[in-house]
Order: sequence, then structure tokens, then C-alpha cells
Amino acid sequence: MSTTPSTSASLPADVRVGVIGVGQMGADHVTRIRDRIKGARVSVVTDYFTDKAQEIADTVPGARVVDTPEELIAADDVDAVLIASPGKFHRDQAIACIDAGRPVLCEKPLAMNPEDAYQVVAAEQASGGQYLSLGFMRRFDRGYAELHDAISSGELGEISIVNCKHRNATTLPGFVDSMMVYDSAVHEVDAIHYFLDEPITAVQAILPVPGPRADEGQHDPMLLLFRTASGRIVTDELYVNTASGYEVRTEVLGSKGIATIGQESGRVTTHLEGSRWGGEIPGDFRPRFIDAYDAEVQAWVAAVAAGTNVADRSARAWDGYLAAAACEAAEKALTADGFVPVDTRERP
Ligand code: ISE
Repeated sequence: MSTTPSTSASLPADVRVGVIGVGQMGADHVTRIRDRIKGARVSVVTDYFTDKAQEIADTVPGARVVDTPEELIAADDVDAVLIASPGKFHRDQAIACIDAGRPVLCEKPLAMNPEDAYQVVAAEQASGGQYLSLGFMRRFDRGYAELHDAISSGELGEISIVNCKHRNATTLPGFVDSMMVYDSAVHEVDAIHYFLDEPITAVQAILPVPGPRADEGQHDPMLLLFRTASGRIVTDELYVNTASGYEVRTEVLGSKGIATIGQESGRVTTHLEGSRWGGEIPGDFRPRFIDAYDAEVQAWVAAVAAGTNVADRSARAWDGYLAAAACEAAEKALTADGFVPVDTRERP
């Protein structure tokens, strides 16, 4: 924690956050911490593109730029690290934070394959501490949290089937089938682990006729079927080039009830000049999940300030490993017939 005196004797000092990577997501987090998060401030920023790092640091009073992630992790004016660099750097940067005893919130994915993700799990285990929070922000979305609590409290009874839909308006060029798995479906994979509290054991891919905006060789839309350890089935319909809006829905079929989230009807207005209901469908995931990201970062900052480092609802290194293992099987399933088993190691 900061040794700089706070403005009021009764207030604890802010958690000083170092941000690695200030592209779209990292820059969003810097603004979030500056404008909406209590008890934290961005103190140090780094990015491969130093001009970009400086541009973003200039938006935060007192923030400075360093040249490398290593310098940032070791800096005296950093209490906790937020990793928002490209996924291929996450493993090494997360392990460096753990080795340095720095609490870290790492954006998904934890690593690019299960073995690399397992190395992060093993590093944290060897440290004897708890340092890593993984940025599966949907766990902090109100609808997701309510659904999770309705399932775990038994309110919905025995769950047999979960139906998920994941729709993006557009994707960047080169968003090949494996990215639909590792970048998009990975959110449903984590949601399954979060909701059902058991691992995915097998995955099947069903590839219909491609839609009108699918790139050459891309299977968009795509249907993934997941089977969990106790035999529940989850369907995940991915359609990443709808050319319309961002929609994420989940429906859970239980023996006592069926619950659906993600289909808000928006504001209802009865008015002399005409009554209506309805709202806006956002264009991408950032406005859709802005409250979830805010809640995730706020909960992380509170956990760091309290010395526990990881918020109760947060995904951890092991969740990142399970997600990577399920995604690896899903990628294999794209070219296989039937269900492909998920290969997972014992939890250390
Ligand atoms: C993106 O990286 C995300 O994380 C979004 O939540 C997801 O909807 C999108 O498909 C991904 O590309």
C-alpha cells in the first residue's frame, strides 16, 4: 500500500495500480480507475508503444511511464498490477507478478494453452500466497451473479441444460474459428464453471452453413455443445458477425424453474404522447459489460486493500487453466466428429 499520506487521516491510502498494456481494454481500465473506482489510482503505465503509454499516462494526474513490464512490476510506487497486454504475454507477466508478491488482475486469457496456464497455477501454488485474479468480468454482471446465486442456492432445482447465445456485431479481420473459441466462447466456458461448479469434460462442435458475412473458411455462426462432469449439457450458439448489435443471453433449465438473463426489455414509458417499451442494444461488449467491469475492478481493489488480494466472486488461476483446457478440446472438436474429451490435470 502507498506510504504517501492520504488527504484525510481517516481515509486509507489509495491502492497504486500499475497497468501493463494500454490498448483498447487497458486504456478503458485506466479511465475506469481514474473516474469511477474508489480507493485506487493509476501510478505507472507501460506499453510496447511508448507514445501510447505516454498519451494514456498524461490523462491521469501523477501517473508516469516506464519502459518495460519488469520495471513496472518492480516499481516502488506500484501496489498491484493490472495486465491488459496481448494474451501471449500473460503467462510470463502473471508469473513475474506472483514471484514479486504483487496482487495482479490479469485480463483473459490466462495463457494461450493449458500447459502455460498450468504454469501460472503452479507458480501461485509454490508462492504459498494468493495473488491472481482473472478478468472474467461476466461473474460481476448483475444478471450472471443472480443466476449463479439462484443455481447454487437450489432455487432452480436440478439443472439439466444451459443454453447460451453470444452475438457480436462484427469482428476484426482474421477472426478465425479458433478465435471464436478462445476469444468469444471462452466467456461461456468460464460461465459454465462459475454457474455449475463442475468442470467441462467433453466438447462437440456443430458447424452449419456459414452466414452471409463469414470470412472465407470461417464457420460463423457456430454451435458448441459442452458436457459437464455430472452429465449436464450446455449449448453455446456463437454468431460473431451479425452486423447488428451485441447480445449475450443465458437460459438455465432446472427441475424447479427456468431462468433467463440477457434479454432486457429496457425502460417502460407510459406517456400522453405515446407509450412504449424498449432500449438500445449496445454495439460491443464494453458498454454491455461496463457495470460488470467496474464492479470487478472495484472488488479487486477492495480485496487488495484488505490484504486478501482476490475478491470472492473472481475467477482465479485454476479457472483460467480449466478454461484453457476446455477451449483446447473445443478447437479440436472443430475438425472432429462427435464429442472430444477435455484433458485436465489434477488440481495441485
Ligand atoms: C472479446 O475479446 C470479448 O472478450 C468479448 O466479451 C466477446 O464478446 C468478443 O467476442 C471477444 O472478441
